[in-house]
Amino acid sequence: MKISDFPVVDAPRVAILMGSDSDLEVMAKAHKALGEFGVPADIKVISAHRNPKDLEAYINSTTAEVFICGAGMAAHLAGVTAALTPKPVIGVPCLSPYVGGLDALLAMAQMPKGVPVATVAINGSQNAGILAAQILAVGDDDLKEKLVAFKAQMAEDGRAKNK
Ligand code: RP5
Repeated sequence: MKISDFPVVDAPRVAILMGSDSDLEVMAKAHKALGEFGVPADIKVISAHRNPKDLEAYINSTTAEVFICGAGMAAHLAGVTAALTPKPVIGVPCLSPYVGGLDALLAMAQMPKGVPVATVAINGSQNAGILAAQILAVGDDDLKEKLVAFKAQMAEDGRAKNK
């Protein structure tokens, strides 16, 4: 799987950023979740450490209304993004081989006051996509209807497991 496998989007509503292409397999699930709700999303590798100037330029130029940032280890991507924009930022701590993903989880969840990052579970990028859709649905009735249908189907699937 490569970034070039994903279509280029003219006016993304969500930006899915990740620190490395080694995060792509996890972060692709956010892209898939948003696609299921018809939300156009950009997906890019831009490291807060290796490409800080590119990150700032991207944040200042994108049409995206919500950011989803996935990174592992010393995971500063979501926090730096939150420092640079007033738009909502969702953090996905990506599992690293060393300390079970706790490094990234704490780096994203333990943000200082004034700079929130809505942190989902370790490798929880599907939920990040759903949460981004829910944020956008506050001002989008069509999207809200899709989310209501999604939750109703999920409840039905749960009931069906008892049959
Ligand atoms: C972080 O370091 C990335 O988000 C990735 O999860 C981790 C390892 O990156 P690579 O060395 O695989 O590029 O910046």
